[in-house]
Amino acid sequence: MTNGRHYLTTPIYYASGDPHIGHAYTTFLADALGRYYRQSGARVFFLTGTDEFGQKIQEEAARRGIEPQALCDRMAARFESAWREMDIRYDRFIRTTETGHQRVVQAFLDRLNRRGYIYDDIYSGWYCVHEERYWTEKDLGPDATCPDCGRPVRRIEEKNYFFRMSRLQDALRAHVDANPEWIVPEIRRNEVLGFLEKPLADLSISRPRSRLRWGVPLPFDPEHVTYVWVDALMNYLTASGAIDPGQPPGGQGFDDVSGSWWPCDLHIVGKDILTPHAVYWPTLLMAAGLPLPRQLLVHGWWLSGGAKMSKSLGNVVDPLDLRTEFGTDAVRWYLLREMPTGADASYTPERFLTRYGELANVLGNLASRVSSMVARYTEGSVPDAPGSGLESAIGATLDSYHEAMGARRVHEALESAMELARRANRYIEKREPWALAKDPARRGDLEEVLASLVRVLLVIAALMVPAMPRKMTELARGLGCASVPSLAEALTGVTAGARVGKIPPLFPRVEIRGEDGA
Ligand code: ME8
Repeated sequence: MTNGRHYLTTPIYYASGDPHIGHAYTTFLADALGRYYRQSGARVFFLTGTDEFGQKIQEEAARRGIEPQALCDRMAARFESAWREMDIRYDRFIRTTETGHQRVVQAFLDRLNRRGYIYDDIYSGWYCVHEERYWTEKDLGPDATCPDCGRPVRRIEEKNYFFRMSRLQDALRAHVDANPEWIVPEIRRNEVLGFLEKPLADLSISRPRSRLRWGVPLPFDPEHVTYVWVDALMNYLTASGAIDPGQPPGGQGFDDVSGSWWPCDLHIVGKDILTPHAVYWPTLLMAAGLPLPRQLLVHGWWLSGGAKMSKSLGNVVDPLDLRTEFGTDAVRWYLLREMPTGADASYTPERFLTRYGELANVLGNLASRVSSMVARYTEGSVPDAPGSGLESAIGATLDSYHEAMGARRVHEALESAMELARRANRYIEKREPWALAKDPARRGDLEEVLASLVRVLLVIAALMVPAMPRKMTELARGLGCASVPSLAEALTGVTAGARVGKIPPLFPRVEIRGEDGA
C-alpha cells in the first residue's frame, strides 16, 4: 500500500467458459485483501474482468454457432453476476473488447514501435490454441501434443511481429534481484530467476488476420491482430486511467502517470500465468518507459484427485453449487483458510465439511453462547464495564494477523482470528459466567466477563469480515451494531447498553445428502 491507496487486480478470465472454483479463489483472495486495505482506511481500486480476444474465443463461438462478441457478452454477464452474488466488491469490471481498451493497446504498441522495439519476421513452429501459446519442437509432448494441456498442437509458418524482449533481460533480472518482495512467494521468484538464466527470446506479438480475425488490429499493420496475451496484460494499464489514447503521441500520459492508479500495487495471479506476468508484462512496461507494478502474488492450484481443477479435465467444482447448501461465506472461508496462500491445495468434500464444522463449532457456538448469556444475565443489554478480559490475547492476535496479511499469508491471518475465538471459548469455560450469575456479590465480575466477550466478538467480526462479509455483518448486528465496526472501533470497546439479540446459528447444521441424493 502506498500513500494510503491500493490498486489490486485479478487476472481477466477467458470469456470461453463459466466461472469455477479456481477463478473464485483468486477473486476471493483479491476481495479479502481489498476489504482489508479499505478497512485500514486506504483508497482501494479493485479491478477484475474478462479476456475476450484470441483464437480460443473465436473457436468456442464458432463451436456454439454464435458471433464471438455475442459469446463474450454472455460470458462477461455470467462472471459479473457470479461475482455480485458472491459479494465481490470490485470497482471496475474490464472487458478487453471495450473500444477504450483497444485504443490503449494500439497507443502502447505504436509507442513500442516508435521506440524501436518491434520488428517483423517469419515464425515457424507449433501452436496450442487452448493455451494460446507457441511451442518449439523440443517442448512438445508425445505425438505433437501441448506440454501443458496435452492437446494436439498445430504447425504454423507465418509472418509475425516481434517485441525485442531479449533486450530487456538484464534489466528485468536486475529488477528481480533488487526487489526480493516483487514476486511472492519466494518459490515463484526463484522460478523466474531460473528462467532468466537462459537467454530470453523475443516475443511474437501478432497473428495474421487471415488466420485470426478476433483481435485488436496492429496500429502499424491492420492485416495483423495483437496476440491475445499482449492485449490482455494491458488491461491493467487501461483500467488505471493513465493513458489517454485520444491525445497525440507524446501527450498520451506514458511519460507521467501521476493522477492515475498506475502503477498497480498488487497483481494476483495463479502459477499457470507466472511467465506472462513476471516476464512479458514488466519488459513491455520497461520498453514503453512506464513504472512496473509493485508486487506480484502468485498462488497455487486447486487440485481435485491430484490434478489441476480445470474445465477441460472435467473435474471442476462449481462454487455456486456449494453456496446453495452452505452459503457464500462458508465457501469463501474454506477456500481462503484451507489453501496456504501460494501453495497448491486439494479440494475434498471431507475437508470442506471439516472447515465448515470449525466455523459452526468454534465461531458460531461462541456467538450463540455469548448472546444467550447476555440475554439471560443482563437482560439483553451490553453491561457497562471495561471489557478488558481478553486484552493480551487480542493484542497477540492483532500482531500476528497484520503480520500475516502484510506477508500475503491470508490463511494464517484467518487462522489467528479463529484462534482468538477458541481462546474466547476457553475464557468462558474458565470464568464460568453461569456460576458468577448465581452470586450477587460477583455481579461486577459477571458484567466484566460479558463485556469482554462482546468486545472480543466484535474484534473477531472486524478480523474476519474481509473473508466473510455477510456473516460478520449478521454477527455485528446481533451485537447491537449497525454494521461491522472497524478494528479501531471494535478495540475501543462495546457500547454499554447496546441491545444484543439472540443470534441465530451463524453456520447452521446442514443435512448432507448421500451419493444418491437421499
Ligand atoms: O489465464 N486453481 O484466464 P483463465 C487455482 N485470460 N486457480 C485457478 C485454477 C485452479 N485450479 N484454475 C484457474 C487466463 N484459476 C488469462 C489471464 S490476465 C492478463 C489473462 C485462476 O480463465 C488462476 O488465477 O484461464 C489462474 O491464473 C486464472 O484462474 C486463469 O484463468
